[in-house]
Amino acid sequence: MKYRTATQWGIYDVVVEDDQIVDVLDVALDPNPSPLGQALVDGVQHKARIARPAVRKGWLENPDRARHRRGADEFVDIPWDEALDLAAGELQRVIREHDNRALFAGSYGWASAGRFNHAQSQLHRFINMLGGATRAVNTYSTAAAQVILPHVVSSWGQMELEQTTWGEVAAGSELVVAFGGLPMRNTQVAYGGITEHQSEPGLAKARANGVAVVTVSPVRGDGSDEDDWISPRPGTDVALMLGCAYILETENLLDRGFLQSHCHGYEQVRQYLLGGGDGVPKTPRWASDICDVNESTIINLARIMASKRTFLTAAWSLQRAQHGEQPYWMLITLACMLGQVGETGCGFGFGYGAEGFIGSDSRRFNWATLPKGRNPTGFHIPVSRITDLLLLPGETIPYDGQEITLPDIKLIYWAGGNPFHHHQDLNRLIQGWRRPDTVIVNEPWWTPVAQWADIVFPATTQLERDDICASSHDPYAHVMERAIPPQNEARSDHAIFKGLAARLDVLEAFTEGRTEREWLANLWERSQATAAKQGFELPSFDEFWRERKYKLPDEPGRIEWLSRFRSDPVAHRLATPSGKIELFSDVVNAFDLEDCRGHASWLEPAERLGGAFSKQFPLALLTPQPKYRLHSQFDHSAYASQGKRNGHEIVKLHPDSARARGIYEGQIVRLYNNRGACLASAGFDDQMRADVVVLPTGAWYRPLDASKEGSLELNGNPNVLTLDVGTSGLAQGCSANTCLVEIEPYTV
Ligand SMILES: Nc1nc2c(c(=O)[nH]1)N[C@H]1C(S)=C(S)[C@@H](COP(=O)(O)OP(=O)(O)OC[C@H]3O[C@@H](n4cnc5c(=O)[nH]c(N)nc54)[C@H](O)[C@@H]3O)O[C@H]1N2
Ligand SMILES: Nc1nc2c(c(=O)[nH]1)N[C@H]1C(S)=C(S)[C@@H](COP(=O)(O)OP(=O)(O)OC[C@H]3O[C@@H](n4cnc5c(=O)[nH]c(N)nc54)[C@H](O)[C@@H]3O)O[C@H]1N2
Ligand SMILES: [Mo]
Repeated sequence: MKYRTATQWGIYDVVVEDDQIVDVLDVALDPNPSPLGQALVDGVQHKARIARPAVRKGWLENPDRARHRRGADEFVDIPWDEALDLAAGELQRVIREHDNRALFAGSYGWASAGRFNHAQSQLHRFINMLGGATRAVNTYSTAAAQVILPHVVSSWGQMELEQTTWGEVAAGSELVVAFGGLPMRNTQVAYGGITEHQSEPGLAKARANGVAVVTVSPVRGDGSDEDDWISPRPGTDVALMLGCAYILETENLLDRGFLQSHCHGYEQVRQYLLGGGDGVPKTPRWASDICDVNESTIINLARIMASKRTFLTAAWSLQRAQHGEQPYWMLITLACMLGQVGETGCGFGFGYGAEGFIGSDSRRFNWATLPKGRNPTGFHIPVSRITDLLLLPGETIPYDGQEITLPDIKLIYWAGGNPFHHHQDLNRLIQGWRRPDTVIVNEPWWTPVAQWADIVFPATTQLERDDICASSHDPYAHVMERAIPPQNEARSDHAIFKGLAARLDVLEAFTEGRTEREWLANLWERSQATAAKQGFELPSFDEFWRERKYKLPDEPGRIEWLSRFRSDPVAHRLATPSGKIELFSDVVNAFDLEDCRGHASWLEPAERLGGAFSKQFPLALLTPQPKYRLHSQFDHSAYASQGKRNGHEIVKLHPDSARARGIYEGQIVRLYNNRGACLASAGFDDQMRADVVVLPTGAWYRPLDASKEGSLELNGNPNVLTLDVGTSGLAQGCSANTCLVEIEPYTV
C-alpha cells in the first residue's frame, strides 16, 4: 500500500508491506524532490525508538531526584498510567509550591510538519490551560533579524514572505552579491513543509539569463564554481561592507536622492564612514585588516556594484553570530546607498540559500493552526537564553528595550525539539539542565533530549497518525496519512497531553470533546472560513481527504511592497517611526546599548580570526546546516550516515592546515577550545579558507562519560564548542558562528 506523507523537506509516498515501511517515493508534483525522504525508510521503524514510558532511576528513588545524575542514569520502564500520574503530580506540585513561571515550556524545535500533532503547539495549548508557563520568543534561525529589522524596515514576517522572487531576480538583476553564498543544500527544507522545490531551478534560470553571482563566503562551496569568490574571515562581513560603503561615498557612486527621499539618518552613517566619533575612517585598507580581503578587491566590488543592477543578499547564518544585527542592517544600508531598492530584482533580500520557500512566488495563505489560547503568565525569554534562564535565576537581561528578570525554573517540559542539538556551549547547558527538579520529554526516539530527561513519553511519528500539512508559504495542503500502526506503546503528542489533561481536570477544555479526526476536520473548516473571506472556496474536508491534496488558486498579480514604497514613500510609508528605511534608528540609539548602536557599526566580537583568542585557537569553526538531514532528525538513519565516516561526523578542513597539524584524510581528529571538545573525521576541501573548519550541526550528543563535567563528545556535535552569548542586548539571538577552535589528530 502507498500512503501520502509530508515532511519539512517535501511530499512523499510511503510504501508499506505487512506494516513495514519498505520504500519512499518522490511525488510528480515536485520539480526537484529532496533525497532526504529516504531517511524514513529505515529511520521510523528503528531500534532507537522509545518502546514504552520510562522514568530515570535516580529521579524515582531519591528525594533530591539525584539531579546531578540526569543524563548519566539508567531508566526503568513503567506503565502508561503510572507515568502519566507521576508527570501530572509533578506539574501540580510545582505550580502549587512555586508558580507557573517555574515551569519552562518554551520547547523550541521543528518536530513534524503536521498542523495538528505539532508537538510544541499541543504542549502550549495544554500548559496554557494549567495557568501557563515561562515561554520563549523568536527562533534560533533568525532572532537577530527578527528584532532589528522592524526598527529598520519592516516586520520579519513581511521580509520573509513578500520579498523579491527568483523570477524577479532573473528578470531584473545583473549582479547578485551573496554574503554567505546560496547553499542549495539548505533549500531542501522549509518550515511547515514544501511541495515544489523552486530554489535550484530559480537560481539556474537567473544564471541562464546572465545574472552574475559573487559568492562572499569563507567556503567556496556555498556558491558555484563559476561564481566570483571573495572569502572574508567569518564574522567580518560588516567591515567588508563598510569598506565598500566608504568607496561609494568618497567616489560619489551613491544615490543621494534616494537616501534623502526614502531613508532616515544617512548623515550619521556618512559621518561614521568618514571617521566621525571613533576617529577611524572605514577605508578599504581598514576593512582589509579586519576581514582579510585585498583592498583592491573591496574597491572593485564597490565599483562594480554601483555600475550594475545589483541585488544584495545575506544568508541567515551571518546574523547567527555575535552582533548579528549588524550585517543585516549594514547590507540594507549598502543597498540604499546604491539606490536600487524596490526596482525589479534589485535592492536587498535575505535567506535565498536558507529555506526552500524564500524567493518563491506562490500564494501565501494563513491556514488554521491548533488554537493555543493565551499564556496567562505572559512571560517569555529570548529563545537562545535558555542556559541563562536555568543557571542564573534572579538576574536581569536587556532585550529590545526591555529588562527581563529570569525566574527560577523547577520543571522543564520539552516536546518536539532537541536542545542538545540546537543550543550552544552544551557543557554550560548541562550545568543549567541539572538544576530543575524534573524534566519531562515527549520523543519518538532515544535522542539526547530523551536521554537527558526524567520522565520520557514515547511519541508516535507522523507515519503512525493522521494529520494535515499546510504551510503559510506553500500553495498546497496535503493529507498526512497514517501508514503504519503506532510502534510499541507510542501515543500521539495529543494523546499524551490528553492523558495529563484528564488527571489535571482540564480534559474537556483541552479536547473540546473532539477526537483527533474531528480536530483535523475542525482545522479544515476554520481554513474554509478564512478562504471565504478572501473570495475563494475550499473543498469539503471529506473531498480534500479523498483527493489527498488541494492547491490554492493563483494569486492576482503581485506588487512587491518595496516597489510600492519606492514609487510613493508617503502613500506607502513603512511601519518605522519615520516611515522610511532607518539607516539610523533613534529608538535603537535611545536603548543606549554598547553592542547595538544607532546605526550599523563594526563591533569587535568576543573571538575572531586576527582578533581575540586567535593565537590560542587559530581556526574559526563554522557550523552550517547538514546536507544529509534536518538538524538532528534521523541522525540514526542510513541516509544520514553519508555525512559521517566510522560513525563520526565529517569536519571539513583545508589540506594545508591539515598537513601543518599532521592530519591525514579520514583520520579521527579532536576539535577543542576552552568550552569543550569533540571528535570528528577529517575531510579535505581546498576551496575554503585555510584558517576555517566546517562541522555541520546535528550529530547526536554522545559524551564519553556523562557523569563527568565537560566530557569529550564522540559523535561530532559542534555545540560543545560554540559560544553561548546573546547576539547583543537588543535581540539576544544565537551566536553559534562566533567560535574559534584548535584541532589535532586524536590518539587514544
Ligand atoms: N552550532 C549551531 N547550532 C545551531 C544552528 C547553527 O547554525 N549552528 N542552527 C540553529 C537553528 S537555525 C535551529 S532551527 C535549531 C534546530 O533545533 P531543533 O529544532 O531543536 O532540532 P531538531 O533536530 O529538528 O529537533 C526536533 C526534535 O523533535 C523530535 N520529533 C520529531 N517528530 C516528533 C513528534 O511528532 N513528536 C515529538 N514529541 N517529537 C518529535 C525529533 O526526534 C527531534 O529530537 O538548531 C540551532 N542550532
Ligand atoms: N539540509 C538542510 N537544510 C536546512 C536545514 C537543515 O538542517 N538541513 N535547516 C534549516 C534551518 S532551521 C535554517 S534556519 C536554515 C539556515 O540557513 P542559513 O543560516 O543561511 O544556513 P547555514 O548553513 O547555517 O549557513 C550558510 C553558509 O553561511 C556561511 N557562513 C557562515 N558564517 C559566515 C560569515 O560570517 N560570513 C560569510 N560570508 N559566510 C558565512 C557558511 O559557510 C554556510 O555554509 O537552513 C534550513 N535548511
Ligand atoms: Mo533554523
